[in-house]
Amino acid sequence: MKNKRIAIIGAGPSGLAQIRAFESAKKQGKEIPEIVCFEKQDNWGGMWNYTWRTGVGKFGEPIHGSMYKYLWSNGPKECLEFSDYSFDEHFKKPISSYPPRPVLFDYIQGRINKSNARDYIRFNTTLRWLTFNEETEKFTLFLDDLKNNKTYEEKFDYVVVATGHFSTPNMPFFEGIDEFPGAVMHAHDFRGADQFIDKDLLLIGSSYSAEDIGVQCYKHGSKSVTLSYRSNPIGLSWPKGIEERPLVTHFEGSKAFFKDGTSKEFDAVVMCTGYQHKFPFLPSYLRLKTENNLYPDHLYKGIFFQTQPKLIYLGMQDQYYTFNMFDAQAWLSRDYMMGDFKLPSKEEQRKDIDQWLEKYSKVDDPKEDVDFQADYIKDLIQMTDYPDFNVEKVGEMFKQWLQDKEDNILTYRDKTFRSVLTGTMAEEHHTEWMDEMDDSLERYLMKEDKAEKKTAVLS
Ligand code: FAD
Ligand code: NA7
Repeated sequence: MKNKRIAIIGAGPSGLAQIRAFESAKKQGKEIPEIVCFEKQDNWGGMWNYTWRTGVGKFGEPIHGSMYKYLWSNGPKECLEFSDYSFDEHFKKPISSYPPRPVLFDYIQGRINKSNARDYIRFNTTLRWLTFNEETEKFTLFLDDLKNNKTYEEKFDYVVVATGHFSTPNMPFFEGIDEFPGAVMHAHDFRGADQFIDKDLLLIGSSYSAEDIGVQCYKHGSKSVTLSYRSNPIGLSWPKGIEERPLVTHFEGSKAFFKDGTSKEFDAVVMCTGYQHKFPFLPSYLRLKTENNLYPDHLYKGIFFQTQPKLIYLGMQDQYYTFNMFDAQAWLSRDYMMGDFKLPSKEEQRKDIDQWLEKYSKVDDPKEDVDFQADYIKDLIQMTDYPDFNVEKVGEMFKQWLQDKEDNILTYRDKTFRSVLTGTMAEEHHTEWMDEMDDSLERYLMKEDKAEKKTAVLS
């Protein structure tokens, strides 16, 4: 075991889950393999590690981050709680159900700060390419030490790809957009509503990014927000100032024309048109090629690459469940790498994948999506020793969340939920979400009386 070497690519929630899984085995007295995690940024946290930068970073690497200022959790925190590290353990007091990004970033770090996880990670290091040698059964990784501008190679027995899939924009073309006089960007480059105050904003897309960026811009004072859908509208009862229209057909100057024959002038366009699964460091025969969905094909148990299971992908599914799903995946992948979980024959793997795909083909609304992902997680957990949690109950919370959004998209983040781990009921945040313009950790954790004073000063 000691001689085995494991490479983890990316130190976001998925990569950190993999480190945590090995640490948990170590705590139980097991001998663990040598682990090296490569992270191209200078800190961990993946998406949750906010950057103001867009385009390329200081070393010329494509910017990974797609998160923006004033981003609050888009689902109840009780649905993503690590089952081996509760919010109570971290914050020592109840907090609200929809914390802002810096608070969740703090929580993610809390679990690993206590360990020596940093020692496993080589920051500012990008994986450029890898090859697999069938005879030696080893991967050779070609790495780029960005700080020292130095490339080098290292050999590993297993590679865990935890590089996320909400980073490389899917950027469609619409006739006339190349002449549009205002700002045109992808959601990946959106860094907050500030520049869109008093502007007429067009968002193309009808999923999470369109919904959340649209509502944030409305909250922070955009003049109007128009969401343009390709397949289906989001279909909520929007407040005055947000509307949905069918897909843009073309642009003429700053005017957009829509499929229903209407048109409107805009100051800016944000493409909320999703992301590509992109693995430029993998040869095509090892690349996962998939759309953003709940069960990408060719991954046994959603993680083991079927033609080469020593290559493991974490977190590649579209996500209702997030951190706890990455954990369950990472625990099972650890068991496999440590020899405690054996893969069945290729045929049986294929049969299992096909069964999941068949089940998935029958899913056709968000509530069924939740049930499907819950079943997937239960399947993972019964194969490993990730601390069990009430997956069903979390599923019910997701369904309530869907209902809350339908009832009122502006107030759903004021709702509270009960932790399935600790039984703790979340507290109401001291300020209603629509009135809360400050997303800092300091303000969030402020006592109610102090927070009231600050609101009074602001108003
Ligand atoms: P990531 O967080 O994307 O981390 C991948 C890591 O891999 C990064 O640190 C990156 O730098 C590194 N990396 C990439 N390529 C290389 C390379 N070649 N070499 C070395 N390192 C590399 N989830 C929620 O639960 N709640 C939310 O409210 C929520 N909001 C979201 C809002 C936005 C705008 C986006 C984009 C996502 C949101 N998510 C949310 C989902 C989010 O993606 C997951 O919570 C989580 O960050 C996924 O973790 P990950 O580790 O799989 O990927
Ligand atoms: P999603 O959830 O993958 O959604 C992508 C959206 O973009 C979806 O509504 C698509 O419409 C739409 N899309 C894709 N291509 C086009 C074109 N060519 N024209 C018009 N519309 C298009 O991505 P998100 O960014 O919303 O969410 C990703 C994550 O970020 C999520 O986990 C959040 O937590 C934050 P479709 O319905 O396919 O017709």
